Amino acid sequence: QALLQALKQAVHDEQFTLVYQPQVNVQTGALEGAEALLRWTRTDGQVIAPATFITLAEQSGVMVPLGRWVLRDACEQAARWHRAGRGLRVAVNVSAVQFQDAGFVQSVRATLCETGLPAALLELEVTESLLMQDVPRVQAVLRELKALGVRLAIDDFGTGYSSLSYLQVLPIDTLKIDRSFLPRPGEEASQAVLRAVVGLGQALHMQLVAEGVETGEQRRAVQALGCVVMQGFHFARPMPVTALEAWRDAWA
Ligand code: G
Ligand code: G
Ligand code: MN
Ligand code: NA
Repeated sequence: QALLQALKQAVHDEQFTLVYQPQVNVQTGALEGAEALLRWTRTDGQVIAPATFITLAEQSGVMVPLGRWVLRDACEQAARWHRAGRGLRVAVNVSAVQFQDAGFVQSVRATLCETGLPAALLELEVTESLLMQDVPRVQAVLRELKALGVRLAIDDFGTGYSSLSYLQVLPIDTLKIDRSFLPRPGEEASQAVLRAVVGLGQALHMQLVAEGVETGEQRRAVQALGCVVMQGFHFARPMPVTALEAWRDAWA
């Protein structure tokens, strides 16, 4: 409960920042975009990762205002990059609680409008498990979002048991392949599942992003299957804005 109090105070005091992790196309060398990831810096300087507070935020009603702040801050940043002639697509994680909030689509529309960010430079990441709840409503919300012109991604793909026939009718642009499917030394069997997931994305004409690529070996294995956009520590860690800008200038 002490954590919840601190979290509520943190939302009030804006003790949050976003860090950005590059998504690179290893075939063309292009920087495809960056995922915004939330960090909480407590007043004592301790940095807390979202894994320890997102669930609490979701259970306590804090996630909707916090998620709005994340969207706003990421769009403001992406709009600055855009105005500077260095447009970079930004991916923002959307919690199921946020997605189910009746004001969500309107908040996305208003944020785009107020920040001046072209909708095509925003990608919203939703989880596969969210897509399987209340199917007609989810489908309607996704269509409204798509009509705004934003891109839609399924995060942690492959972990949520989605119905394949259902996937086919959703307006999804990107599948982010969960890092649990990456090959690890001594686990040759996992390669078959990775191949199947990549094949599925290709069959559905979705962009594929391999997440959590940590080694050159994993990079080669993923690329060999035809998935060329990657995100992971092998390329770059999530970074504050200034570090991301320096990284981008060095990468280009
Ligand atoms: O950045 P890190 O690897 O610690 O993130 C851990 C988890 O927290 C990931 O599942 C990530 O999707 C989630 N996460 C990070 N930032 C956000 C955010 O802004 N909103 C939501 N809903 N989840 C986030
Ligand atoms: O669930 P989501 O994909 O949003 O989570 C992204 C999380 O994955 C972030 O917390 C980020 O820090 C983490 N991450 C990014 N790249 C790597 C990686 O190469 N290895 C591992 N273990 N985690 C990563
Ligand atoms: Mn994500
Ligand atoms: Na993910």
